[in-house]
Amino acid sequence: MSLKPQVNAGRLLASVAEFAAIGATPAGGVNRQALGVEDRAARRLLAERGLARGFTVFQDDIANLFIRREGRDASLPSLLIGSHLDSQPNGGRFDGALGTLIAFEALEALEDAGIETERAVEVVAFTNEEGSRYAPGCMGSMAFAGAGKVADWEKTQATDGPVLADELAATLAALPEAEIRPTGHAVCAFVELHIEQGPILEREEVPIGVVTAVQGTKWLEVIFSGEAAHAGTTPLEFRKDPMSAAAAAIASLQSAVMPADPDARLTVGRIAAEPGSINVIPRSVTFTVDIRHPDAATLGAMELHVRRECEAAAESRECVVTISRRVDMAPGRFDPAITTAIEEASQALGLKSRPMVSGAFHDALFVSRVAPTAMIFVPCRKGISHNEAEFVSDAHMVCGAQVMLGVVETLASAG
Ligand code: HGY
Ligand code: MN
Ligand code: MN
Repeated sequence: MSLKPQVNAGRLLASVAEFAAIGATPAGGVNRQALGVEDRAARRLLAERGLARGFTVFQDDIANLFIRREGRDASLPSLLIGSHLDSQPNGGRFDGALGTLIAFEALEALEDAGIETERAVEVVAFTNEEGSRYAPGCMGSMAFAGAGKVADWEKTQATDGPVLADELAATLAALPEAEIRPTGHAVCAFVELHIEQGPILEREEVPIGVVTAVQGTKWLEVIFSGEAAHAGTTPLEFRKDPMSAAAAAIASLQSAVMPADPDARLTVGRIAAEPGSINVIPRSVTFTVDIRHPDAATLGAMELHVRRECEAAAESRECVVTISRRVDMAPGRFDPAITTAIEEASQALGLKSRPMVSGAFHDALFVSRVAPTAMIFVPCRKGISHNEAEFVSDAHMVCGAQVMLGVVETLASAG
């Protein structure tokens, strides 16, 4: 006779703390960038946990890591749950890791209670969700959904140097216990738990967000090219200064785009000048633009606006501008059957929930193209994320895990 599965709060919180120590940064965050040494250490820890519980561990050719607990009928497509283990360079210890570890806790709770589910349940840690070390983000879930493949990205150079193909090979080789299986196997549904990374749930004192959609994202790389010259001897009329063009374009975009539309997001996160010498007018200036919007047409118009502003700034300073699109993620909607399962699991636990759209992109955005998908959000303090100060309370972690377990019981027992 099987018991009702229960989340083991102590085990979950200890697990979150243990993974937070892998790539820990002095200010309480993590630096566990995709396919690096720390990412491999976290993958190994998760794989060893899975093997210790008698689960099957496997990877695909882009090193998405899967931990599988068998169900009654192996012919049925598995239920997939999980998130990512890679982080931003100065990221928080909950972004991605919490969703992955809460998914693993659901497997352990089923195992502890001796529950035999109808179908297998698999935990996934998708490769390179963040895209900070290697653009684009969501490489693993894109490959899983057939929206990209290793060959598209293998020559990409990391911000710290190594080529993706080499780091990917090292990551696959670091887990010989995990057999390699074909990428993109069939799953009946995917549920990802994640911190909200925004302030709404905390402000409304609601412990569970039922994510119904994800807004669209584009990443542009803008390169202004001018003429390197002496900082001291070159009068204004002789200058072709790409930094002046970049500053004008960024100032114009920052003062127009977000003030004009509360749903629009525009961020210049990285900028670099070449040769980068204090007394040389730069030869070139490169910066990134991250734009987001829930509406696809508006997002397209935002990209045109960025292009036009940059071209005007280049022309007025006798510079040349090239703009390349590094990421183009269309907005996505999640499956009502899965969001209903999350609402019902929350209700059964007496937990308030509210529907919401995700401002961040997630692996679930791509998996939703090939399987019914939805997300569970839990609050994070002041909505702070992509910041070492990222924080989630123990109570919110445990509530999220209980909802995930409830959803897993519903979806995994369905034939
Ligand atoms: O940028 C994003 O939306 C995700 O958190 N990587
Ligand atoms: Mn994330
Ligand atoms: Mn993130």
